[in-house]
Amino acid sequence: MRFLTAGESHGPKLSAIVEGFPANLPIDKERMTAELLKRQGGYGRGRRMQIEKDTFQFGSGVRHGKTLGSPIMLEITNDDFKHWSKIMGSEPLTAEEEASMKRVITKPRPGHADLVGGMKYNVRDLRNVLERSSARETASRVAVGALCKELLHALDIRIFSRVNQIGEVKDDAEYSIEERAGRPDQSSVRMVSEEKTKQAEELIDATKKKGDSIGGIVEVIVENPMPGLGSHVHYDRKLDAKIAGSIVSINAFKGVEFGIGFRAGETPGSEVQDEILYSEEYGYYRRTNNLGGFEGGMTTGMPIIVKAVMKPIPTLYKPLFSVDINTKESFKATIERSDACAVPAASVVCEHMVAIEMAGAILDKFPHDDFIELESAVAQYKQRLGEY
Ligand code: EPS
Repeated sequence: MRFLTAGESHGPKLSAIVEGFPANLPIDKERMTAELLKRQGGYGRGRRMQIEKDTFQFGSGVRHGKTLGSPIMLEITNDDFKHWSKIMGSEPLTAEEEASMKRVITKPRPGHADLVGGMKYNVRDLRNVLERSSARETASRVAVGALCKELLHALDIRIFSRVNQIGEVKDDAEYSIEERAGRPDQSSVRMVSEEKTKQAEELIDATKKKGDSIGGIVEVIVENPMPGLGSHVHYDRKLDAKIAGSIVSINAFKGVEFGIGFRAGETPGSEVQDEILYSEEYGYYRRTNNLGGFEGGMTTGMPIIVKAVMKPIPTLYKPLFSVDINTKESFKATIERSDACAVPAASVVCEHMVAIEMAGAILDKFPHDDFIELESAVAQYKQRLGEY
């Protein structure tokens, strides 16, 4: 399976094409739309999210509620484009229009792609860079991930996410899997605890008031993955590596951990490795899950537990020093609108990037022209594992 996304933040639409998906997979479009709406939510989002209502259309690949096996096109309209049609239109401008063009961006924002992107692509209106580097693009990825979640759902693999930390507010008690799966959807910041939700909201309010932004840590859990997805035989087939790469590809993500993650650096080996046990009922399983569901780049069958850190959004109301690319003069950057905190939305994006990698690993391992064929190959594989 492979996919591409296209689209600028204030352009007419965002789109994605997914190729290599099996035929005959039932699709619940409403369930997919709910995922997109989840990404738009979260305390701390700016005014843009009041303009957009991210629904999507299938442009191809799905007929009568089932996939065809052909490329699947997913399209999301940018409602904000109507306010930007001149600035973001594809038609050439007249010399007069060009001279009177407002909103030419020559002041790169620290922490964004603006300056390096402008230098590399040789453009002097930095809008040509920031339109694509904007986190708006993650809406297309969530659409692709939601499609992948349809495949995981049909194979009885569950995936969910939550926010563990925003700034210094940590929601890090030992919650059950059920609490971690259900409660975040009820919280404005996708946390499990109501008390921590309130504290995080207060922190976001205070941060916003100061014109600042705040980051945090998110967690994704995959429940019931079959063992043996990914492979130990080659670096680029290791599934944990692919997941890590996918997560760091999300705007503002700076690090990834599996299981106990960085704590493994300070813990003796005998306390880190997960001891192997066997029972008639479950087959092989691990006493603990410190390694977060991976050994040798392959799923062990234990839940996959991934944590990731997001830096504070670099679009700040609080001015930071930068340099104008025309005048070379130092200035203090100011902006029109921004999210003070997008960690809750980013947890949804992370979940969907993990879903994409999981679906990719399943489609790599099993025949997948036809979903029915794939399903029976998975059942046979599980039976073979049961006899191992
Ligand atoms: C973003 C700035 C804001 C965010 C945007 C990311 O958009 P705007 O510049 O239109 O006000 O709301 O996020 C999204 C549009 C989204 O869908 O996540 C930025 O500078 O990256």
